[in-house]
Amino acid sequence: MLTVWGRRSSFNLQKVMWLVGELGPPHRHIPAGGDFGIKETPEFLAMNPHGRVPVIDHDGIIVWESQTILRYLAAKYGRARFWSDDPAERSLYERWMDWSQASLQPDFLNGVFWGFYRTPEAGRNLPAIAAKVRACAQHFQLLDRILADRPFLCGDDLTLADIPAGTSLYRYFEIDIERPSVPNVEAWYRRLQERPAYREHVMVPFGELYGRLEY
Ligand SMILES: N[C@@H](CCC(=O)N[C@@H](CS)C(=O)NCC(=O)O)C(=O)O
Repeated sequence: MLTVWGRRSSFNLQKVMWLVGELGPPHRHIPAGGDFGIKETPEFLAMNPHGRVPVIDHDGIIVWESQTILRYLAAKYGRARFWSDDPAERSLYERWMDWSQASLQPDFLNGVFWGFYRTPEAGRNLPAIAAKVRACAQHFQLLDRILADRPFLCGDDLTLADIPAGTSLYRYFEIDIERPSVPNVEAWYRRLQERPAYREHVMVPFGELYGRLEY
């Protein structure tokens, strides 16, 4: 049995639940973090000493860190579609996962989403936000060039490459910021929205996070 902890408004939980939705293993989801608490309990900290979500328990195997969880689930449940034992082939999607976490996520999620959307207006650092909005424009323009000749980041099919970066799209296109014209990214976003797992787990209204910095 697979158990997943995390609040549905958590970006990192969304990546995991999207993949769970694509793979379809029997599972239960336990809301945790934010107003749900739980992550401060000794039981939770024994699973993840960092006290962050998401965390999974798969038949007694505990895994934390969303991208590690994605790799774990892909290897366990998705070998045909989402995993390869060939390091060269795996590197094709792993580089996009790592780029997303190392470059896109800091600029978009931390810089823009936290800096702008989650920070109460009076506390916003406008020049810093503007710089991050510009950095995001460059990231999405780069993705736009990549997606010019393919429907998904690694080719014809959805892979792990699409999951971390694709999870950013809902918030990127929903919040009130300046965006460049990125028609290929928009087409990719429309393709992702055709997937029930994306609609259910990523397109989760996030108004509860507006102006809130406490979690
Ligand atoms: N690098 C970690 C980050 C985990 C993280 O910061 N999770 C956030 C939610 S996205 C969290 O636990 N926030 C506290 C809370 O929700 O109460 C991962 O990718 O799993």
